[in-house]
Amino acid sequence: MRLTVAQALVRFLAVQYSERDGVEQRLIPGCFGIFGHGNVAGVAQALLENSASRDSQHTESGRTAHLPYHLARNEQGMVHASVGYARMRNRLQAMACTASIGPGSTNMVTGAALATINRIPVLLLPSDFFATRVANPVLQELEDPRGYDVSVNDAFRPVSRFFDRVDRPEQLASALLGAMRVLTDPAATGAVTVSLPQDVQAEAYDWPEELFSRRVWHIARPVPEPAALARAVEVLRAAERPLLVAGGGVIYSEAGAALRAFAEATGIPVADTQAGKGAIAWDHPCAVGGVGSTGSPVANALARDADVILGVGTRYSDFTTASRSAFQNPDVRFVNLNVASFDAAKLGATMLVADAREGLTALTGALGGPRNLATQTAESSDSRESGYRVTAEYSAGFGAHRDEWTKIVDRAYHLDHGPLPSQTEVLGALNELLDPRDVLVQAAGSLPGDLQMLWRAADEKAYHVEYGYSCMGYEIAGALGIKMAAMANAAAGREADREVFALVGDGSYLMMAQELVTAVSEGIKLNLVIVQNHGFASIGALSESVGSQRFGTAYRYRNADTGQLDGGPLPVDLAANAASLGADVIKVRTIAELREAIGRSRAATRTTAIHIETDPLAPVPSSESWWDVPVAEVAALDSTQQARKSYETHKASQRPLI
Ligand SMILES: Cc1ncc(C[n+]2csc(CCOP(=O)(O)OP(=O)(O)O)c2C)c(N)n1
Ligand SMILES: [Mg+2]
Repeated sequence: MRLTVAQALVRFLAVQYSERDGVEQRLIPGCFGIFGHGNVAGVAQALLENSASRDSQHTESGRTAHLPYHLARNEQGMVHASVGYARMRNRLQAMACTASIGPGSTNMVTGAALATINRIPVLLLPSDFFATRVANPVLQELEDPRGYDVSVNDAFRPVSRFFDRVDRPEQLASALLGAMRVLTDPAATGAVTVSLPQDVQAEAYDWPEELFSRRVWHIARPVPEPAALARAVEVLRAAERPLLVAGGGVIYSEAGAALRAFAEATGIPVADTQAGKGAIAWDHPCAVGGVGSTGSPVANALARDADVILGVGTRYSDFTTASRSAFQNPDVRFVNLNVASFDAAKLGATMLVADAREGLTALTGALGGPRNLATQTAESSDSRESGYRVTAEYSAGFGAHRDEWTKIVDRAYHLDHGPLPSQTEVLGALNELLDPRDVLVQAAGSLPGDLQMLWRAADEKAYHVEYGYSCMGYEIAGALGIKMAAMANAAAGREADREVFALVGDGSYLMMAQELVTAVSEGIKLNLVIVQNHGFASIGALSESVGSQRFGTAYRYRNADTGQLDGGPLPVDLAANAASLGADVIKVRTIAELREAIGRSRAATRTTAIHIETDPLAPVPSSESWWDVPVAEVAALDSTQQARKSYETHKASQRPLI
């Protein structure tokens, strides 16, 4: 079949499927893009032909499969949207992203890092300079005097889990097969990049028909090796004060029911990470809230004394381990259940390399059974008697602590702070008024910490905080992809549609609000809550904690007297900005008005933005934890010297080897 490389690429992508648990779906459900020279005559031409022919042309296997195209507004934004989509689909599907040569392509590098860090599949198709190099340097080409094959797209290599450049048509098939392999490998997945020189995209070649036959990629659920399971069980059986840490892997594996069954069978308390929140409902008797720097004091107290930590689907970021100060029991041991051996090996753990659902089910079975099969007689082998369970005293201890914490969260939700409301009250209003299935989206600023500590999540897909890369600007773009996935789920009858609420700080909004326009143009309804506090509440508080007095963290005019950015407030109107981009806007001043606006926004059919101003200095409960941010060892400022003393005290509690 004679086609250009780009036409072959599109035809191939449209017939790839993924399968897990017997359910098949398109692996690449669509393509985001922004055209320029580099892809306008290649991938764009192929997408045009694909869309024009979708109802008329037939291939041997039936109708030409359609690859829907979505015009984004910023290339970083379209990668965020793709990540939102794939995360919402539990990594069963990945969007493709096509970008023009040079800045269009390198704009995707940040998104690639975000995808790879969060272990979320996305297919990136940056454009590259001519493989023939005859016209070089082309517009937007970086020349490297050390070697003429170096391109800006090489910047994707360290942030991609797979990178290939198709310099010849003959290389396309193996590049694409490699790309699909990595996208669908739960242990290896992340950003997958296939760099496409612009001349090669337009070059014709005679392709074998079988390249375009329907192909199913089976997403594995590796089961634990019996010997590894026995080792894990031995450690867990000896545990007197165990704590389970549930990470994003639990959700991607759809292991929520297996997690609850494990917790109910063993009584082991379950703490969660940012990516794992929602894996267990906040009011489950075993749920103890977030663990780590921004976790709940309940989980953090358990972590402090635990003798065994069972990490499931977690990569143990510094926020989760409180920069390795969370686990203070001198004899603490780790058992890590993870599909990736890379993560399973962390903290010197007993490794249980397996799919989270399969691993948890196996652990529940093994711990529920008799302690030692060899010494059991038929009469004494009642598994309920000999199964592992934490003591009633242990359960009662964290249960009581949890009840106290629930009251503290209730108070934070209803602080009645003035004159401007507090952010915790905004969270309270949202938590109380959103449907438990509505998706809350956040990524950076003071909100992720407040959310991990205070948000009550009751559904596995309702809490979507991107905290692997914590990238300002993810919220609106990510929400776009999340809503697209929710709509696709509803259209396919997988589940009912969900409302999506992006909670956006003013800093984050100013970095990347443009995908609002994409949502408006596509008729995709988003809800936004813009939290205006005139700068960085997060970094302001952090700056103060390191003795730097919030230097450079407020959005203010430059003050002619001080020479600093500490003049009057700026005339920025983000509500007007959102309206100018096509959203309906509701400006509120009080929590009562906010509550009313949330109802209106939920009920609306158009993208709606609620704008509220909050007090960046309002109090937030303490996680009773720590995060390692080095403080200047020598300083003229007294505030810095004091902060250094406190830093050194905390630093002494760090256990770098576990
Ligand atoms: C792209 C990017 N740049 C810088 C940072 C560092 N950073 C983290 S939070 C933050 C401020 C966020 O401000 P805003 O969105 O207004 O949230 P607030 O802190 O006020 O809650 C900055 C600059 C980041 N996380 N991402
Ligand atoms: Mg702010």
